[in-house]
Parts: sequence; C-alpha cells; structure tokens
Amino acid sequence: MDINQFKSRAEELRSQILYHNNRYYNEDAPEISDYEYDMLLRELEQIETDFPALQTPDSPTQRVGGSAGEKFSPVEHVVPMESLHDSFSHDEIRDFDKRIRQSYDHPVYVVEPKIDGLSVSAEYRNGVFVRGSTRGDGSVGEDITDNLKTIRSLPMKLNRPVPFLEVRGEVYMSIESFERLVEGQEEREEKPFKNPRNAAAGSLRQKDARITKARELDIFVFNVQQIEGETLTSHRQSLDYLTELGFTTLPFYHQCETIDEVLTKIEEIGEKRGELPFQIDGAVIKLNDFSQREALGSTAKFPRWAEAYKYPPEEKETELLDVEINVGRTGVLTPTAIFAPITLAGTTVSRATLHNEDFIREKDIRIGDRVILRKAGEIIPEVVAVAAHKEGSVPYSMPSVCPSCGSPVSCEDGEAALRCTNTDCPAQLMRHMIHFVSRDAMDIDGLGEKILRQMTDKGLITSPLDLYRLTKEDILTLENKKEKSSDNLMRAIEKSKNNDLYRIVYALGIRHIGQKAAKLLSDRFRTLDAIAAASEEEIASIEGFGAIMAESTAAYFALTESRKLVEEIKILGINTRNLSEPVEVSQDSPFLNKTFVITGTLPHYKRTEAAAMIERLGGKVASSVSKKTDYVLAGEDAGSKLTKAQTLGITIIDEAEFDSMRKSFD
Ligand code: 0OX
Repeated sequence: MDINQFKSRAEELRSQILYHNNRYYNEDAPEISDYEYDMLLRELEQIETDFPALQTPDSPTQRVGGSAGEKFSPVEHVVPMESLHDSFSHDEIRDFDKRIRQSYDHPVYVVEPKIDGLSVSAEYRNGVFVRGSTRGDGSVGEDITDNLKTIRSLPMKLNRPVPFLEVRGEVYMSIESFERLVEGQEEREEKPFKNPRNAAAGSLRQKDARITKARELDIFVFNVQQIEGETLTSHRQSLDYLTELGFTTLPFYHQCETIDEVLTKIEEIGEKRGELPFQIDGAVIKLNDFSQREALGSTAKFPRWAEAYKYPPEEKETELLDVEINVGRTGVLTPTAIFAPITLAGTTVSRATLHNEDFIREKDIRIGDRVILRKAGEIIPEVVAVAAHKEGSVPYSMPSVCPSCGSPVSCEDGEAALRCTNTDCPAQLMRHMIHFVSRDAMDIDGLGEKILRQMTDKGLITSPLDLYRLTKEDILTLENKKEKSSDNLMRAIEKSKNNDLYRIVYALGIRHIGQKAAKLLSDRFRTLDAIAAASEEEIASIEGFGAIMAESTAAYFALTESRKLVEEIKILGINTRNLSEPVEVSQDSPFLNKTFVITGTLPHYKRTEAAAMIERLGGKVASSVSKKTDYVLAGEDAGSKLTKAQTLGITIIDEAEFDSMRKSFD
C-alpha cells in the first residue's frame, strides 16, 4: 500500500468507528462486537503511528470513549474516571511488565475479571449515598442518582459513616436477568436487547427510574476514587475495606508476583468465563501498591499501572442436529443449523444461519457433526468450523425441490443462492405478505404472521392486495376476532391506503429495493405510474442508485404482471402519489378553502396525519378556534378548543364524519 491507500483506509476506518460509536453509545444497539470494534480502532492507531501526518485532531483515536448525553445533568469527575489500555496478546502483557520493571524490581500485581458493563461513580457523605454518575468521557458524566438507587446491591448507607467517599464500580445485568428480559421483550414483540451490556446501558440511562428498577441490575465495586478520613495503601486493602463498608466487590481476584503467574491467571479466568453468571470481556492487571501507582501516574489517556487483556470471542463446540430450510420472500432457500443448545457469550444458542450452499460446502458441514460456534459481535452466532465429522456422515446437499411447494429450485449465474422457481410458492407468498404489511412497508397495525396464516388457510386471501378486498364478515370468521377487533383491523387496512408513495413501492418487494431506494424512486418520479414507466437509464441516474438496483426496478416493471398490479393498486384506491406533491383539488371538495382546527385524540389518525389529509383536499389547518374556523375535528379529551367552538356555534365533526366527508375526494 502507498501512503494514499493508507490515507483512504484511515478515512474509511474513522467513518466506520464513528458510525459504530453512535450505535454503541447513543443508540444502545451495537452491530459489531467490542472485539471487532477494538480491531478497527487498533488498525487506525497503527496507521496513525506509522504515518503521523495522517493523524487528525478529531480522530476517534484521540478520544477516550463515550460522551455525556443530553438526557441527564452533567457531573464533573474530580478524579478522572480513566479507561484501560487494551492488550490482545501475551507479548503485550509482557511488554507492560517490562515497562513496570524499569521502575520497580519486584512488582506485585492483582489480576481480576473485567466485567462487561458500565462504569459508574457513587458518592457518599457521612456514609450516606448522595450522588451517582456515569463515566461519560472520563471527565464529565451524567447524573444517574435515582437510577443507581434502584440497584439493591449498592448500599445506600455504609457500615461506617466515612466523611466522604467516592467509589467506582461496574453496573451489569446478570445473564439470567438478561434472558428473562429478552423473553418478555420477544413476547411483547418489542425489539430485544442484543446483549447484557446493552441491556444494562439501556436500563441505566432511563429517565424513569422505575424502569431501571424492573430491570434487575447489579454492581461490582472495584476502586476508591476519593476518600476522606482513611488512608489506603494497596488495591487488596482497598477491596477488603470496601467489602467491610458493605459493597459487593469483584467476585474474585488473584495476587501475582511474576508475569508468568499473571498470564496463567488470565488464561484461567478466560477458561471460566463461559460458566460465570455474568459476562466478562477480559481481565485487568493492576499494580497493587498505591504509592507505586501514584509515582507512575498516567499517560494522556491511560493509567501506566494497569492494563486490560481482551479475550478473543468465545468459541464452543456442540452437535449439529439438523439443517432447516427456509424459503424467503424472493424464493431464496436459506439453510439454518439447529444445534444441541449451548450457552455462548451469555445467551442460549440453538440456531445459526448457514447462509447458502457454498458456505456449507467450503466448511464441509454435515448433519451430526461436532461444530465450533462463535458469536460474531457476541451477538449473532456463527459456525466457525467443523471439529469432527460424525462417523458414516455424508456431505450435506441442499434440496433440489422447494421444501414448501415441491417445485424445482434453480441457481442463477454468479449467485450462491438457490431459489424456488414457482412464483406462486406459498412460502414465498407468505414472506411477501409479511413484508407487505410490515412497519417499514404498508405499516398495517394488527396484521402479523399468525393472522395472515389464518387468512390464507381459510382461502380469504391469496395475494397482499386481497387484503383490500376483505369484508368485515371475512375478518369475523378468524380466531379471536370480535366486533371491535374486526373494526380495528378494517380501519388499519383502510388507513394504509393513504400511505405515502414510497411505502407501496417498498411493499412491492422488488429485489434490491429497500426502503431508502423506494424513497429515492418516490422523490424522483413522484407517482407509481411514472416509476413504472421510467427507463433503466433514468432510474440509474438517481444519485445513490446502483446499476443492479436500476436494472432490477426496470425489469420488475417490464413484467406484464407488475403492470397489472399497478392498475389494481390504483383501482383499489391505494395512494400512488408522493404526498409532498401539490395536487389539483376538485372544485367540489368540501374541504376547499375551509379552515379546520383539530383537537383531542383521534381514534385512528395522528393529528399530523389528519392535517395532511385536509391540506391535500384543499383545506387549511389552524391552531386556534376563531370566528373564521369552519370545522373543528374533535377527538377524545378535547378541551378548551371544543368548548370555544361550541360557544361560537362552529360545526364540530368527529373522525367518522371527517372520513365520510373526504371519502369520495381522496
Ligand atoms: C471492570 C473494570 C474496569 C481503574 C483505573 C482504570 C480502570 N470493568 O471490571 N476498570 C477497572 O479499573 C479502572 N477495573 C475493572 N475491574
């Protein structure tokens, strides 16, 4: 690589790191493992060390980590909450020891687990807990006093009234609590947390401390940041002292006098990590003696007297019981491995994708094999390799017919994926319908896989557009559907007809067209007809549109069935215009030049949605009621605006009347 290539690699790494920082610190939703993140940061550090000219002042290598957010008030850390320098090999730990031995001939170390949670500070005055804060960027954190009060293992009153004490600890969620939480989230169809650390972060930074309380967090305290009224001289002594005061300190630690002993302990902790009831992401090695620590001090970023050792992602062996084949929306057959369940990086794993036939062939994965599993990003399980084939096993071959409809499968040129060739395949159709009603597509509330299955089983629907032909009587034939819930579903389906154009474009399920691409198409061409009529070149000229996406879109609309579908969509009254487009309003529209005020909670529309409909039909929306107001659209709990409208004798309508007014004009 020449310097220009290093420069562009550094830029690429910086933007990736910034992206992942945001996912981790602000959204509590990481996409890669801490290990993978560390590797990106390492590579960038290496480039910047080799080519100092490539370093930039705003490089992520120049920052300590998280930053204080805006939700909570800031807390300045009088004693900085430093972070640890990470090592990934025994050699690096030996280098650390060599540096220490330049100053001290017989260093005494303590090796302890590195809990994978969030570092916090807790302050006590006269033995009473007064304030808690997050680490933030190490100098300024966030005030989370109320949230920390909910953690039962953090004492609110110490066993002795020390005049002032600030401790540092790691808040974490046990694996058991994490699994319980995720189970509940899945039952409620909420997006589950990815790992215990994220769950702990998301739970701690809650404005409503009652939520924190329900999440069963725990804390291990491992450091005295500040103390008045007591002199401590070593790490071990301080841990004993903290235990006496009533804190839960780290569950184990080892004193070591040689670096070989340190490395043995690090390995022992590593071997144990799969059995601990909480997650650890490494081990920490610290100099025991406080006067030595003080003399060594810190670099700009890290204390010189401590070092972290990060373990590579955990791997475990299990048995491959079976391979399940799923048929996706576009007919792709995806193999999924079914294992004898094991606990890996904190959660129970029993399935993992095998991607495609090539993946299985390259690794020669066979049913009955002992396979090695790893969690990519401690998040998604993956098969690393086969440890041993089962005696008498044979290479796995993908089915030659679709497991759902029995039609032959084919493999397109240059693609690893096998596809079912039957466009009417029920499995494809089901996945397509699930996609059609999903939140990012037509967003039809109350329609999920279960109901869609019932509808297809009963023969009520055979395509997504059939949903718009359902009658209330049809819905009443479904399990658990009574008067009210049937009405609600009918309304939700009806409401989706008013969706903005990009939703129906995305819902069509055109290959390679995600929601973002659908928005680009909708912004450029403004109507479904115009999108369908656009040439491949015109589509390819949209910024952000790749050649494959353009080709796929043009090919889709070239099909006679797709043209028919577009016509059907229009006949059914589904909106096919970009809603930001000004429309020609019919002169008969009862909304034309009329002023509306919307108040209260409407049963089915958000106020902004109702306002958009009024404006599209030529009406205006005002925020307060006056003599000039023509209609007040009132929902539940309408307050003073409704009273004023009544006094002024203005026409008051509810949502149903509003719907019938706009029915024939929208
Ligand atoms: C942990 C952990 C974190 C004290 C000075 C620099 C880092 N996550 O378990 N940090 C530290 O030490 C601090 N020790 C730990 N065990």
